[in-house]
Amino acid sequence: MKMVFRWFGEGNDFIPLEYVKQIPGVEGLVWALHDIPAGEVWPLEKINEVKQQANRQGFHIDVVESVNIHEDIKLGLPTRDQYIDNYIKTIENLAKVGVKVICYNFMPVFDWVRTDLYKELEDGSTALFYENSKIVDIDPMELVDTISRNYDFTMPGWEPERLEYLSDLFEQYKEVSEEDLWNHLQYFLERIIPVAEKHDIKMAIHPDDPPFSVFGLPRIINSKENIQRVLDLIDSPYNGVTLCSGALGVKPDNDIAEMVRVFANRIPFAHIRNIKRYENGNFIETSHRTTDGSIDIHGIMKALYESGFTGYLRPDHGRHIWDEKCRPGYGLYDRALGSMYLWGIWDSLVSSGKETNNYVVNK
Ligand SMILES: [Mn+2]
Repeated sequence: MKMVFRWFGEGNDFIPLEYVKQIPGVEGLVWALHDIPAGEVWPLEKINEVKQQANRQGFHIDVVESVNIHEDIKLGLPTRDQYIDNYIKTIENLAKVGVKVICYNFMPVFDWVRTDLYKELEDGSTALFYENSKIVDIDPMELVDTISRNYDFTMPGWEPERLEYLSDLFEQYKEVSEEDLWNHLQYFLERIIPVAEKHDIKMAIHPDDPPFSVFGLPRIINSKENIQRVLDLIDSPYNGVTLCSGALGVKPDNDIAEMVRVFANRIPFAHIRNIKRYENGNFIETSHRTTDGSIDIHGIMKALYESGFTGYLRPDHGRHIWDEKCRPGYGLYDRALGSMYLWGIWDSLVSSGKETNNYVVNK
């Protein structure tokens, strides 16, 4: 397992890299050029700037999250080819600095949806919260206002240039069924995966968050069956999945440990976090600890360990604690606690594995 940590870039993240360096066991940054609009080529000079900043602190930049996909590709418009050409150029540029994994998603319009970014938990900390009834009643524009209000930095997935055309986008997606979206994903992958293979970069699709349709938009990456379907679209180790326990875990019937065992060799990257599900379908992000939420984090780590996982893994969203001023879900403190919890599980699995081996050997 290679522990990595998401960082939003110089001037776009509250957390200095010197601080990230002090979290035990973090070897690399999960990064992106957040100021480049979806569909444009990532310039090599800008990529190299990030590489230098990371290398100065001894971090690698093997994992990119995300290279966003232009809506025209998801909509299957004739203009998609030029955006796919640009995507290919970005992959080629990322290959030049040794990137190994590109996380991406295929969610129409919104990358992720929550109704409250600072919902208070019992201990006084706050966390991202999703309230079903609010989504039913709210106009998407109102939600955009909630998410971007009082906010100095761009929110990934909620970039202004995308939201400017929000009502147009909703109109256009009315014509797009789930099956259409599958076809558009296949069209994209058929062109991208051979390039990824050539450059030894693994594409890792992120599940939909939350894993069901919101505002009537089609959503397809949300279950074991559908992940299998993506992987079958092109049967290549370069066509993989980002195993996100928090996104998939919103659906109670998603057995994530089982998914790990089934898809093991197609998971180059994992996001591990916990959420608490309520009976009415609401959920809140909690600490990483298994007992604090609805997801068996220990069971997932065990499945990764037993599958021989050698990929990249990061603590996913955390709560906001100790009065930290931070990006919603991306504070330093709770993610650092999360990564140490994950290391604790992992180290104990490694060490009990050794004991088992010794036992067999001694016998
Ligand atoms: Mn995730």
